[in-house]
Amino acid sequence: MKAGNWAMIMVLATGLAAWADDPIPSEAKITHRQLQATDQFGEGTYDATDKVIVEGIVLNAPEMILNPAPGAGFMGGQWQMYFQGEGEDHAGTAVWFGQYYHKVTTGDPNDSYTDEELLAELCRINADPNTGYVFHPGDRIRVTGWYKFYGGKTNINEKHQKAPFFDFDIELVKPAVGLPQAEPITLADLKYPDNTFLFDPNRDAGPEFYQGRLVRIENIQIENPDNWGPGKTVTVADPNGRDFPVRLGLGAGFTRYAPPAGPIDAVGILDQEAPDCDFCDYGYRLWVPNYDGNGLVLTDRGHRRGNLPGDVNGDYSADLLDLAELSENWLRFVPGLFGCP
Ligand SMILES: [Ca+2]
Ligand SMILES: [Ca+2]
Ligand SMILES: [Ca+2]
Repeated sequence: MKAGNWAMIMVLATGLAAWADDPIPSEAKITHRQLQATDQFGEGTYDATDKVIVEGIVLNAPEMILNPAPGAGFMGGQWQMYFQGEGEDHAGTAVWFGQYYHKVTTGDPNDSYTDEELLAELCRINADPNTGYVFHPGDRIRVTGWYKFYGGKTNINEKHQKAPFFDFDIELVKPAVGLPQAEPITLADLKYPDNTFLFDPNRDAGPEFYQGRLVRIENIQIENPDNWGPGKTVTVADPNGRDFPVRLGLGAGFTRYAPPAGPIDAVGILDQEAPDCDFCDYGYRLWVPNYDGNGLVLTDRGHRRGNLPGDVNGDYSADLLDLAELSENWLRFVPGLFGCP
């Protein structure tokens, strides 16, 4: 065994932070709750190691919430996978990657992932390195990586560095254990009666308690159905004057189906996005990756009836509507999943 490997084991065994000039980053296996801990202002406090090792259940298909296509928008191709802790580990974490973040940090347009490098990196992080298995919602995974607090939550990411030294690594622990049951809550669990966000810096109540986890917000109604569409944000409200933003994912259901009209429940990931926050007690939202048109619950149940191959839109008939949708998407492919070595 090489000396470097022994040094790594020593760091792992003792949990000591590496010296500043030590090229070997320190790392420790911690819980989501430890990684997401905050101070009284909602700022992340974890700093015991350079890298962290965290386990949990995958909650979303990355391409269902952010567009991985090379050059897409200001940040280029993006990728984000949430995974949540199990048992006592009541918290969850986002793993994030953006093609151009390096450019944004350094101002150097050449200092970011090329399209080819982006596709290679997406292929690498979408699949288990040991088996080639493509990660899906409901898999138990282990993520080893650097981390950075941003906008109210501590993300595992590359610290905006392109060098492979800053890669995060995702391994499969157990495939298809199943999605965790979405915790049923109401807007009264997230907001005070005056419609401001509930905030508990101990993260035992309110949006902080549910951040990064799968929840089911019950008895709400979409206030502004005109905003319906992939990547858009609608406002939902309860009968008592509380409202809450719901970011719609990029799932095809937001194009294929009309918004549900009546009182509904919504199943999604409780997220926080409060860029540059000093007091990070705002910016909470629900992120729903897809909708299957069922009319009563804003979610994609992922287990359809019908068993009719070619029924693209799931209306139990294979006909011209399906062909139209197929033609619209003819020869498109999903970057990071298609054409991988
Ligand atoms: Ca937070
Ligand atoms: Ca990388
Ligand atoms: Ca059909």
